[in-house]
Amino acid sequence: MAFRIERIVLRRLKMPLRHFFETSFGRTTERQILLVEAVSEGISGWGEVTAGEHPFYNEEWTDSAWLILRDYVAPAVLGRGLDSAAQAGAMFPRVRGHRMALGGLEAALWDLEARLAGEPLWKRIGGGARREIPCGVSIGIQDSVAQLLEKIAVELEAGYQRIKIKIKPGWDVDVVREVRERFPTIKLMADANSAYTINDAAHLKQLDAYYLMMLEQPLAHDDILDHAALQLQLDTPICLDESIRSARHAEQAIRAGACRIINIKLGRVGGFAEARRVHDVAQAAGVPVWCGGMLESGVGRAHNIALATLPNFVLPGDVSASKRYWQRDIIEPPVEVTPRGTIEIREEPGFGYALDLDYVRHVTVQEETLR
Ligand code: NPQ
Ligand code: MG
Repeated sequence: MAFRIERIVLRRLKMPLRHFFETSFGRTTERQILLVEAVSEGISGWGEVTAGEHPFYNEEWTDSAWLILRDYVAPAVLGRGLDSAAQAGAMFPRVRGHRMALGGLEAALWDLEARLAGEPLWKRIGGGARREIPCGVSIGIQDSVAQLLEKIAVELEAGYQRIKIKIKPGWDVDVVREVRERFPTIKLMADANSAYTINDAAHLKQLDAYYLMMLEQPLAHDDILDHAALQLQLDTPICLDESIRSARHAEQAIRAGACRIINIKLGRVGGFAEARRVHDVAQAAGVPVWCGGMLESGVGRAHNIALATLPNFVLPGDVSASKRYWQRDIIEPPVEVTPRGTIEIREEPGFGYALDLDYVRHVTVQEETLR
């Protein structure tokens, strides 16, 4: 479906998190959300750049993404005809890296195309394999194990299907042991966000005793081969997150035996087109995938829900209810989770939720219109 982008609006929102979120790379208390609005024929498509406030998860951050979009991507896209959202990547400049910046605009173009066609986004991307998506939660590092156990109890009570805890050296094997003792049968996993090296293999091997669903990204953010060496030593399946930025990486990681599961994040791989390619590579190899999260506002959250309706998203993801993160979300209604621990997909065009523009204005601290 052909269309032309007349205007792109970048907005930086400041949204305080209801609770701090701590990983092996630091603690976040407030998100800076970079929203991308792409306009054609008076219809707006919306995307979200999922980069952090600092280049700690990967090399991108809100400011770098703003500049990449303003100075490189928008000039290449504005005023030009586009055959389809699926072809958007072909008209982007050959920027190396910065996939979250590119992905924020790419997702807006998919949403726009779906809205112009009057079709739900999940249908547009070839999803719809399920009417509701299975949800897990990601629980950050806490000040005490007692606090962590309490948080897990609350989320299980809400119905979430699996619990992911964050680990780092000094907050790992003993914590996992205590969680397992208290919750012997839950689906449990741990995410290290690259806090270890292959020299920690024997230490990480102790985690095998607690039958985790998977261990996510234990080693360097850009590593494949050490993960393969580690996987040979572990019974626990390794899941890669940071290391998989493209379908090529997915192919190489699977071929090397570096992972048995892949976490797909829309931003990290640069948008829906590449996310689908990663999905397809994994599916062909019999590797299950799930949808990761970056503490998104409702916009990124809604995109994740659409993505998670592709057939090989068979494991519960990190996509959870708006209210876990925000006092008030920027979409209407907020994302809600059923007592079964699922999110039901919506039939409305585009990503299926309405922007709460009054509230968007209220939390916007910077805005720039590109023509
Ligand atoms: C992960 N997310 O799977 C990420 C990491 C993460 C939900 O666990 C600011 C910006 C805060 C980016 C916190 C979850 C962040 C962030 C966590 C990314 O590895
Ligand atoms: Mg992760």
